[in-house]
Amino acid sequence: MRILPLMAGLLAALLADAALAATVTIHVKDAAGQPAPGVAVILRTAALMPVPPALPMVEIVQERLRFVPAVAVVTPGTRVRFTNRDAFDHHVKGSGGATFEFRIASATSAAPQRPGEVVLQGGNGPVALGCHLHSVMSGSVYVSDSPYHGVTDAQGQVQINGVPAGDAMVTLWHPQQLVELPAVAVRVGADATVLPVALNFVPRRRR
Ligand SMILES: [Cu+2]
Repeated sequence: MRILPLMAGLLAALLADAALAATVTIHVKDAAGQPAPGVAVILRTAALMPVPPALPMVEIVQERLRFVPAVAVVTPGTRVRFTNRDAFDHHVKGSGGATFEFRIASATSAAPQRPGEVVLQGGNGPVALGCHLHSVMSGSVYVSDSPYHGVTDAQGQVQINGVPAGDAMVTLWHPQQLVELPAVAVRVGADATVLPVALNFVPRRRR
């Protein structure tokens, strides 16, 4: 058996794939046609996807009774740090895809501040965040099994880089959705691909 030419062929195929890696820009609107910010966007390729590495630590701040950002996407194994910037204590409770909780002293506390940290393992899906002390506080961390992901900005857009050309499915997730949103098929070209998609509801504005 001639292994070497086979290896060379595989390598060439891999390099060709890498060369075809493209940028996909997704524009998300709500059911009323307005840009939808804070939507988690996960793109899965039909071809075998690499296992995504853990991200560098992601920080979620508790500020003015809000989690900032309200929606984050991480990959399994990513360490998430919660930091309290308010002048009063907060609490973090994670539920759904992961379960954890801790209290975080105020930023003005005399005691040295200890941020809460958790490493999110495991499968695909959202972890809901809340605070026992302030029921108005809510946030989400979506754990993505795909390396191709993002969160829409204030214009309802997100750009995902390094996506191999070929067929893919795009899944949207919004914390206020009541049912899973149907995935949207996209053919990723060698050049930039733009995909307009819409939520099937109108999210309430974040206070
Ligand atoms: Cu709180």
